[in-house]
Amino acid sequence: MLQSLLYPIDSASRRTVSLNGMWGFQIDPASCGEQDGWTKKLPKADTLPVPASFADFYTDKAIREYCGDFWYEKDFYVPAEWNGKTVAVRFGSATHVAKVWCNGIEVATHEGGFLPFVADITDCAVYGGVNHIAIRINNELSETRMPVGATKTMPNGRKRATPYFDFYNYSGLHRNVFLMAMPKNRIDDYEVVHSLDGADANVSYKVATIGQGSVEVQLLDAEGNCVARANGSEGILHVENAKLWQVRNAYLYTIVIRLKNGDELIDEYREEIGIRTIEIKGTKILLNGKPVYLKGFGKHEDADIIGRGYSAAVIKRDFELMKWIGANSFRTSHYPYADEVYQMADREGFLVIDEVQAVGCFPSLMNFAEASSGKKVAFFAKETTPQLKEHHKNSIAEMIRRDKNHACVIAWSLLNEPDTSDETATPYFEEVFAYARDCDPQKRPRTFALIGNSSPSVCKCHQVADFLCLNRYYGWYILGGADIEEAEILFRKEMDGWKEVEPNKPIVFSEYGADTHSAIDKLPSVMWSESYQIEVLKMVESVFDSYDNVVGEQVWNFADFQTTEGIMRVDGNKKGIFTRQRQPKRAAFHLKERWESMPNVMDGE
Ligand code: GCB
Repeated sequence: MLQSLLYPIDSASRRTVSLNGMWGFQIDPASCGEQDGWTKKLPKADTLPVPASFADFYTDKAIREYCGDFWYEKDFYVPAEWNGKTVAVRFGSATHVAKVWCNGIEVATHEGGFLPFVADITDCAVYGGVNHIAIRINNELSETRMPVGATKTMPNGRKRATPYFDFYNYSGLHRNVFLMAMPKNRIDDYEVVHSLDGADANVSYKVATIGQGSVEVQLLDAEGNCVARANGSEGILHVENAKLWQVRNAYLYTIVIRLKNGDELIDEYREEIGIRTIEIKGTKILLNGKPVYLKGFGKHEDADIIGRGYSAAVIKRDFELMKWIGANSFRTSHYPYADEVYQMADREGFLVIDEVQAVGCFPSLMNFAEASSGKKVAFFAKETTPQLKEHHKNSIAEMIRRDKNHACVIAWSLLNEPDTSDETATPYFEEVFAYARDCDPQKRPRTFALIGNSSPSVCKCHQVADFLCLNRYYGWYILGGADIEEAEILFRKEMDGWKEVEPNKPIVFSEYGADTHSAIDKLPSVMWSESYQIEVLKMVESVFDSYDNVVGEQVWNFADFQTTEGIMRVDGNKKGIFTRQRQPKRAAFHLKERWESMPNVMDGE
């Protein structure tokens, strides 16, 4: 049974306390902490801020690159009046494998570094006293977990993570940590499914509860007026003249769920929800029955100093930039983001392709580059595949459980750039895609991001996707610089191929672009210059505009971001339209002009 991943809130029956702030921190290269009693106290703890990645605080390379076990600890107070409630600590994420102890007693384990989990401390907490929480995290990479990579041992005995993916293996307590008190009998989860009925809407809901009680549900409008109510753990909220959640024009209702025993309130949960439908018809993606065109980015959770750490400030800046440039969508490449990102996307009316951390499913280091060379290894036929698949499915279940009620989430991306060149990939994909469908009450469209060599003639898995997401680097990895004209010819040829193989499926470009060092410019352009980035965008846009099955463009990347060091990267990936400090490159002004001239909802359909 999966845990409740409801976002922590305060209500008549619930309390939350933030455990963010300074935590004790210590690396454990010998993996001796558990047997040596670190579960109760770290022997030589440094102090570190949470949420954040640990890597970029230090001046010592060995700690920045640290790979293995490491620990965080914190003391916190549990009020006496919480005795009799369920008390828990919710970690927004821990990268990648975690084990948690409260007052020295094991309370939780979790695999997967990008989704929340809850440690129930009800039975070991000291009520009316100080408590201690310790978490051991491991950030090694392997082929049995996602994101996929390897861990090598260097001559000096230290471990080193070697990602099969193009972003830094940032690790730590990256997101909010909450202490929560909830009633023992309570609302465990809920789901909503929307349908439109003329000007009205029906919101079908299901509420899962722990313990006995009767369920009452209300829907409040933005002014707080009750516009629909229903009783029972399943039912329909009928909303007259519903105000729909529209792209870049979001309307949010609040769902209020109460668990009662007669007149007595046992538990109350509330959350903002948007009413909208999403479906695919022919080559269109329909939001509320109307075709939308996605404009936006593949992003990363990545910033100076905090690494992959949650920052409300960075999120705010990113949304302001996305609004300024005329974007309406993004993909959570290459992992589920912090809860708060989806909350803001709900509020701002952004369309989100929610991606699970299934990246690196290609059997070589820096896979994204080598894969394009056409190298053929059957990744999904390895000995490790069954274990990897279990982990993959668990992460999909957790992602959908957490994100299923967000209006902003219009699709699930179940892999980024996997090796689809071998027949053995097909059953893997079929199983994983069917599983995601079962998990999602709203039955949203499912996709995956296709790597360059997953071409119409090579890819064995495109048929399982409800729409195609293409990552294409014509004009960069393929025929860049002075060869750009030839790149366009090849690109159009590939598009003609897709028209034949998948004539009835929408295509979204989920990656395209060029590495660009802000401040390098040349006339005429050269690769890496700001002018060249614009030339690549203009070339690929002319191709997008000539195919009516193209229903979206998400440029790679929103901002420059950190990667493992190497000859392919100049202090990170520089394909950002904005710098890592969130200032525009010249290409940002080009995109602003283009995107502001294109409607969010396509006319005349
Ligand atoms: C890709 C990957 C992405 C890389 C990007 C690049 O196809 O999906 O993670 O960062 O290419 O810039 O090479």
